[in-house]
Amino acid sequence: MAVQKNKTLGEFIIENQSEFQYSSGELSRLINSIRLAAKVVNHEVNKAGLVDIIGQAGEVNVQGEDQQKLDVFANETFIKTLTNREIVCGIASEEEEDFITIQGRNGQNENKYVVLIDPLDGSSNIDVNVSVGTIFSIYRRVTPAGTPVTLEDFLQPGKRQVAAGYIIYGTSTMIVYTTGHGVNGFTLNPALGTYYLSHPNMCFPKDGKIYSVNEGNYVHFPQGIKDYIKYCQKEEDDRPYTSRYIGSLVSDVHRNMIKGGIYIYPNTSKDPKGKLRLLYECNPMAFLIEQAGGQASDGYRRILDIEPKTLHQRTPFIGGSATMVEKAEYFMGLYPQSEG
Ligand code: AHM
Ligand code: MG
Repeated sequence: MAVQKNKTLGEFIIENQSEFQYSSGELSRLINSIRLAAKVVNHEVNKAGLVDIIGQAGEVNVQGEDQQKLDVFANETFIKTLTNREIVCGIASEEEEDFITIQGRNGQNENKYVVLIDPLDGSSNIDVNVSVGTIFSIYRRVTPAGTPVTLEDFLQPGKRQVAAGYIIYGTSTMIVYTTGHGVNGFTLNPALGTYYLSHPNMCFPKDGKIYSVNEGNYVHFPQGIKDYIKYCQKEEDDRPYTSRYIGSLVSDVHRNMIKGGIYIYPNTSKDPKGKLRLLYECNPMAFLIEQAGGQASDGYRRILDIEPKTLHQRTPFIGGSATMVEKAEYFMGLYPQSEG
């Protein structure tokens, strides 16, 4: 795929529409809606530092409007945008216990796609002005079009995703997404409200020197991960590696994709299934990582092969530069897999 710089996201979506297997413009419209909702969320996230001036969540601000917590705001913004435009037939969100069925105005919704979303991941970072992100995952429904969606439409293994991406609300705001033809990143020009193709064809370096893990939990980690961390810290060859952990999945993976590195959130003795959610955190990140030439694993198997059982299922997650993930899997493989 030939990509050129200074192209806007809108132009890119239209030009690449024919790449989709069942192209009807529906997926393009869906990505377009996510792009619009992301602008609204971005505007709100950028005001977060003014909270002492305009009021805390739950208070009424000077305009007489209720202040909302940003994760609630992001959730409502994405759901409203996708629902009002009748672009999808169902949505699952980290913020909602059950999936949402979108009936359509006349009760007939012929749309093919479901979206799974983490509207504002890492939101505890907002209070300290550290980057947060939105993560989304898109599937074709498996039940017939025109009928209400069922859980089956959402519980699909990650390898069936048709598109996935994240928005990073960082020093600049970016949308990074894939439709299974590589990964492209677009940076928002806030003055114009336009996203420009700034990172065409993003690729994980095959190997890297950054490891990202919450080492405070070290004593609770499986022995394979402890061994891998010791390997990263050993003075040998090009090691010790550098440790970088923001505690914001999108930001940690984004940095590692650009610089080369590995992100790890293992199962622990406290959280035997890990912390991260399979369907709207790990699967979309794993799809992006693989499309960028990296690997994503739960320590023993490919994330995208896991058959989900529940909407909010958790999984251990190891993702990043291929050589590093293979090494971590090697250490995990030295010990039997604990029952999670
Ligand atoms: P959240 O969905 O509650 O925001 O949690 C997910 C976040 C990830 O972005 C981040 O990588 C991880 O939790 C950090 O967890 P910890 O503070 O345990 O290291
Ligand atoms: Mg989250």
